[in-house]
Amino acid sequence: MSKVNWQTVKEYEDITYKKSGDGVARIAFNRPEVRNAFRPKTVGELFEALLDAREDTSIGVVLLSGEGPSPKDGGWAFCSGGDQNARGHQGYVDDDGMPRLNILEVQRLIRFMPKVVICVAPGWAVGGGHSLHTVCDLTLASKEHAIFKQTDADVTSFDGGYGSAYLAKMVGQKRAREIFFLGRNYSAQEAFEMGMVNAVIPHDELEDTAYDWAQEILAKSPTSIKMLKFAFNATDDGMVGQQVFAGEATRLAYMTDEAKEGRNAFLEKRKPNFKDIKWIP
Ligand code: S0N
Repeated sequence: MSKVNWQTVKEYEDITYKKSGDGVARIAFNRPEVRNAFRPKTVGELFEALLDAREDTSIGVVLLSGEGPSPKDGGWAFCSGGDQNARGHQGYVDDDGMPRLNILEVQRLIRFMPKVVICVAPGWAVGGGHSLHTVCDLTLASKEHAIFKQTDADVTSFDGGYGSAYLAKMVGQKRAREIFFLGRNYSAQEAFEMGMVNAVIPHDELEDTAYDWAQEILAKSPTSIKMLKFAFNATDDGMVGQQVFAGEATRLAYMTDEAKEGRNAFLEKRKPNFKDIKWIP
């Protein structure tokens, strides 16, 4: 029984989407019978919910998790990656017949969202599910059920972006290559020791602990959290990372008196007067 009074935002087929009413959004894969594998429909729903959480100014932290246990065998999963039944020759095919790799758009939405996204892994994080945990800002893992595994090289569906290259920044090159080249299972504790999990939590306490972490973050200055996230990202995201960070710097500059003077001078068809603005060292 959760201590949070979660309210459903919208009913979806492949995910659940709830808000706490005090700053936290919770989005979870809801295909436990296939270890929460995603098909394009799942990814479309996930993208829509993440976008809603991004646009909602009352939300500061998003918990990304997986529903469970499986009605078939009681197994738990965060996400087992792309649904291999939906995989065609050019991508993952859904009802509209279009082959897609739209999970990469979700990765970018998480990466560039000006809010903290916490992966809450109640079980398996595998393949594209492992990549999603990698791209989240923080990961909390079930002590009893979370297992981390990369099967990309088993199924010829490999993530050469954040899932591998960014993972290497996190755990080191040798470890990342081991994870991908050998495809072994790693317990929550092993993942913690490698530096890709922030905390190992007893399963029954996982959801409430994630909410508590979210509340700790929500007590901080939103602008600081946003700028810090984009600063952490910038070093690995090249010109796009610089663009995102710089965009927020521009927004801060808009809030100054000199920005008001620059805009007003243009609108009033006069030269701007910056002479009273101090050149602070
Ligand atoms: C998750 C595993 C390890 C769980 O093993 P376990 O506990 O023994 O359960 P199973 O009996 O194997 O599974 C239970 C039921 O769930 C089905 N199932 C599990 N995973 C999937 C899946 N991914 N797709 C479809 N069905 C799945 C099982 O078939 C079983 O069903 P029943 O009961 O009917 O037999 C184990 O299940 C496992 O290894 N799963 C496969 C993991 C995998 O290989 N995933 C795909 C890896 N690749 C990607 O995800 C790439 C995704 C992508 O879009 C991408 C593309 C380009 C660039 C980047 C990415 C990216 O995001 O990574």
